[in-house]
Amino acid sequence: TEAAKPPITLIGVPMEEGSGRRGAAMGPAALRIAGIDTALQDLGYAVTDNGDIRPVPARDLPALRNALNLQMVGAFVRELEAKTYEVASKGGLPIILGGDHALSMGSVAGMARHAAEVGRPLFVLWLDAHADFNSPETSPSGNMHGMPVAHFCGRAEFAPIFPADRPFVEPSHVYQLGIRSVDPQERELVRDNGVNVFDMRAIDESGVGAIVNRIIDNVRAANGLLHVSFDVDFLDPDVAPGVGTTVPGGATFREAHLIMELLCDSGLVSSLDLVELNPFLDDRGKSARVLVEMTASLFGRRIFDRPTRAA
Ligand code: 5AB
Ligand code: MN
Ligand code: MN
Ligand code: MN
Repeated sequence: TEAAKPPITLIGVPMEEGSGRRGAAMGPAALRIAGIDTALQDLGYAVTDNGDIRPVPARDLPALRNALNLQMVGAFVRELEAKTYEVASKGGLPIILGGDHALSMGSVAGMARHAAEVGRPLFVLWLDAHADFNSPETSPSGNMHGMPVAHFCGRAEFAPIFPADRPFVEPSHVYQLGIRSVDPQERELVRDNGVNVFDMRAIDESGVGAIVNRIIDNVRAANGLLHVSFDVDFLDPDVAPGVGTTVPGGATFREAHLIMELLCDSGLVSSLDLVELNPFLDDRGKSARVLVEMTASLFGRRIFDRPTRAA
């Protein structure tokens, strides 16, 4: 039986100010050119494109040396939080077209607000080479795309981007997959806060199938919502070169594809970030196309429909 198909809203976030280099602001355009809307429509979804968020710099936030471009990042993520919350609370499924990974401070916060309202816990599947658990105190770069997980878990001190009564995500509800580049202090923080980390070794030893099925079981047992945050650098640079922070030894196309298929079968995915795509560094649209391919698999595209087996 097929699960009901929620209406999908695409939200473009042309933000690169969190990443310390130029190019990621072109990510939403590249994903649209690669056909993300028609790929989803072909699968039977009603798709609305919200267009791109246009930020007005948040002058109430301070300029900080170790949280670079906070006024610009804050402006984007405030708008994104509101939009994500609005889409989800109306029964829609938001897909965020990034933009650098600092945007997850907004998308995850918006989903956390929605989840709290419907009385379900929010889980986050973080597909990334990096843990993104720095704070302004620990960041080696000051780039805010290395801080979103700490921020939405309430563990990073920033000037107040969101009102103080907004819910945080429980670190033990965060599952990180593909991790292979973590800063020394960040490593301690991730461990001390109880984030679930499956690094590349874990993938090599158990396979992504076993790991993802366990995560799905946990989310289902808790009646949770599952937000998926897909950083392009989760993939091996050979698969997806269009990203500023390539790290060798990443996930293969087939591993990522299997993750998407298992998540699709679970029916638990409530929202998706596609982040860190840098079309300026890409190879003739290759990485944008891979992301669209992954998204289509996450929402039901199949090469062969598997026969249903009797229990
Ligand atoms: B990405 C680094 N840990 O904090 C830092 O691509 C890299 O969103 C962060 O995962 C990478 O600057 C951020 C060295
Ligand atoms: Mn990231
Ligand atoms: Mn990364
Ligand atoms: Mn990156």
